[in-house]
Amino acid sequence: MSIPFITAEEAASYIKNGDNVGFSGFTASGTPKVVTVALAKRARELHEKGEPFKINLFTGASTNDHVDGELARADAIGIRTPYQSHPDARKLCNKGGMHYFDTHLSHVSQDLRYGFYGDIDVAVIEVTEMSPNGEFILGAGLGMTPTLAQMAKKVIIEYSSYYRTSFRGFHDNYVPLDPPHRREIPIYKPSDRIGSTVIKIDPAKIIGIVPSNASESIKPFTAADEITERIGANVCHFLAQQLRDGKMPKEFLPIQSGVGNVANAVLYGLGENPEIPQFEMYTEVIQDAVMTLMEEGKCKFASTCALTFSDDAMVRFMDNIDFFRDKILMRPGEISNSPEVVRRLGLIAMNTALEADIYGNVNSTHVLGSKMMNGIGGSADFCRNAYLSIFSCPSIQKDGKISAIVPMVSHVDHSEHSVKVLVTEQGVADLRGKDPRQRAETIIENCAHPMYREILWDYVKLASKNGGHTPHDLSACFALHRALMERGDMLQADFALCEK
Ligand code: 0RQ
Repeated sequence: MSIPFITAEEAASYIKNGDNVGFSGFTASGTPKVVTVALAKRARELHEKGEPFKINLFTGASTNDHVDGELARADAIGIRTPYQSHPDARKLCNKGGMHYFDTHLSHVSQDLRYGFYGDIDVAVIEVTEMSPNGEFILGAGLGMTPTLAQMAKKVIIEYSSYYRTSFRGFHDNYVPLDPPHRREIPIYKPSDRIGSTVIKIDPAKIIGIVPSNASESIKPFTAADEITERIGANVCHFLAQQLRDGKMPKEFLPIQSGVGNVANAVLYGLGENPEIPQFEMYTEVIQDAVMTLMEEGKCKFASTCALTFSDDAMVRFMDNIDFFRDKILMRPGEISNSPEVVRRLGLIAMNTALEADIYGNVNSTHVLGSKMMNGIGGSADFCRNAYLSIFSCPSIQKDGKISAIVPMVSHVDHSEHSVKVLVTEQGVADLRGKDPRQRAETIIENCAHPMYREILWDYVKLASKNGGHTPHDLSACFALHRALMERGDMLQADFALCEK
């Protein structure tokens, strides 16, 4: 059966209002880039005629401007999961314009297969190579594509000619059986291959092939500043000390690292520290820093869900692709982030907090408890199950008007039970084996900014009057947040006001 080439507009016309639509990729990498733009245009045209048009948008993780940006600006998103990080999608989400539910990245494929969210009406899948028998080679990110390929009633292929070198061999496509038939995921070291280099899609359900030559359009991260460099150095010194103390195997352990400026600075810090041995990664995203660490021989291997390289780094990668062939495997998100594998391999998981409280609970997603930033992404897949779970962030934001260490977090993503170590540019709080009062002392003294230490101690004294295992004063625990909302500065917190 021959599959026709069609235009992006024709492809978009097959997607109906209210459809559940799944997109390939993970972060910007491997996501569709032309059908979505045509879809947004179609949505605007229908809205102008007074007709409703919104799709329910399922992806592996965040996407790019071509997906979340275009569709959010066109007000064409109904339900959205599991993760977004685009400013326009964030805006739509925070004004209640789309039904975003923030969920673990390792869950979304299986939740779809379990039928929790209904059928996938259409999947739009970016591929880089194809054969007439329905075998395809994916691009720079997998996300939940193997599940979409299985489940979708109809498939639109975006055939990317942007990549001038073959990705064949970089993918490890694998879909586990669902309960009660599931077996162990047989990964015993990051480089174990368990699946197929290709995905198969029944040609009978492919509507057509849309050509594309768009790049991922990923910008490089801003260079590390003094604060992120100090956080990176603190993490590295701490890990080196763990090795010296025999609290970590001398061979070291595989690393997971989140995204963002802090995560990038930590990775560069690991590269520069001579006490940190060569390491492997078992992670969901590798960014430019990892490519450099591989070129320098510091990072030996990375299992990932996506190559989230900036466009310049991607060109460097393609120029030198054979060097990376035995050093990278890309897997679906439910495997790259599998809690089972994370626990087995014993990862060092490093993720980022917006704020943490004096007892070690972490908020990674909601500013002032209500405004969604991005989502938890894969951070909880990793941190709950890691050998060592580290959260880091700068101790203050916005010139000191915000303290990242607060009496009680305004939203909980990672509870005190999943957070083993907290790091800011001020220092490291090792929370293992400490009760809540000891944790408060370590966090305030080692991680809070000096300008906030007295306020936080005042809170501890106030809360301690109530006794308890985890002392709190429920009328005063959000005094810092209230001061920020009412007076624009957490330093203006007044615990006495809270009693009125
Ligand atoms: O605001 O943009 O106005 O300057 O938040 O903060 O310090 O630049 O941090 O880029 O590393 O992002 C947690 C959001 C950190 C990210 C988070 C303001 C601050 C700034 C960004 P501006 P930074 P980063 C793998 C794992 C969850 C998902 C995850 C994240 C902006 O790391 O989304 O870990 N993590 N996924 O000023 C108010 C506070 C604030 C604050 C920071 N307490 N209150 N504003 N900001 N702290 C990824 C995947 O799953 C694919």
